[in-house]
Amino acid sequence: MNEQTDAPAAGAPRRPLAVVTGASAGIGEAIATRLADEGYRLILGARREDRLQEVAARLGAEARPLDVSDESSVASFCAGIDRLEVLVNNAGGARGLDPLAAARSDSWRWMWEVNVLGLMQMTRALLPALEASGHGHIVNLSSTAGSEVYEGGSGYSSAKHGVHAISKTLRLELAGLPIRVTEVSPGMVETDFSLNRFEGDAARAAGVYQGVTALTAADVADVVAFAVTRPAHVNLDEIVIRPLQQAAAHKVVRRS
Ligand code: NJP
Repeated sequence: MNEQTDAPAAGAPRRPLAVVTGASAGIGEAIATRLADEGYRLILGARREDRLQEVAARLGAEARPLDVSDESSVASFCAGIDRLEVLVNNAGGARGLDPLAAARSDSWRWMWEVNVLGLMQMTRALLPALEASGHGHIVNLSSTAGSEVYEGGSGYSSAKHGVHAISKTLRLELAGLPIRVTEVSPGMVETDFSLNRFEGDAARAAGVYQGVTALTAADVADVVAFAVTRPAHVNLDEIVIRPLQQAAAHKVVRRS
């Protein structure tokens, strides 16, 4: 098998292809690792090309530079993908934890462009390939913030509520086509998420996970792998996964 192309060795069955966005770190990297273990060929996208190349080399995957918020980058990334089994829309994140009265427009714009518009652009570009495979699957990395709110979280929460609405709408629009849509909504996962949210403030980011056994990226990858390996007629619509110590987005019981 040529890892970089669709072409199986003579007589061998074609291995399914998955695209994972935001695969240079965290949950996206863990999902890519898990899907490689499940036998998928992978095309991985993210902005930090050095990190992405490292992940891809480790997994025997193809790395393509990608900024999901940039239409021309999405078009270049998706060029030539004409049969696709799995699209994992994972690229995303939060910026800031300010009350709306102090909201920064640039932070909101970033959150909406990456979590919402980026997901739309990737999905729109790859829907024909997902349909052409005869059994496509879209996995949207949402959040418990897609159905709950907390003070200071309105920018991120409204964007992930958008992901929730898009996932439900897609399921209606794609009914009758061979494309499943699964929304995966994690609570607290220990990745660079908080470091990025607080723009490099490591002490503040560490405080988020203090006294909590948070989910790992591998925990989330596990449920994604479970969803995509169910028989093609089984659609897991929504999966909510939280650490035991987190009963709601704003209700965390910490060890002292
Ligand atoms: O975050 P982090 P997670 N175009 O910051 C990429 C959701 N979630 O893994 O471009 C393309 O470690 C970035 O790559 P790079 C969360 O909202 C998390 O925790 O190279 N890629 C990196 O690979 C998000 O949707 C938690 O900088 C872009 C990745 O995204 C998903 O899970 C809780 C990009 C971010 O890695 C993964 O987050 C929750 C762009 N424009 C939901 N911008 C949690 N961790 O607690 C960023 O409820 N990336």
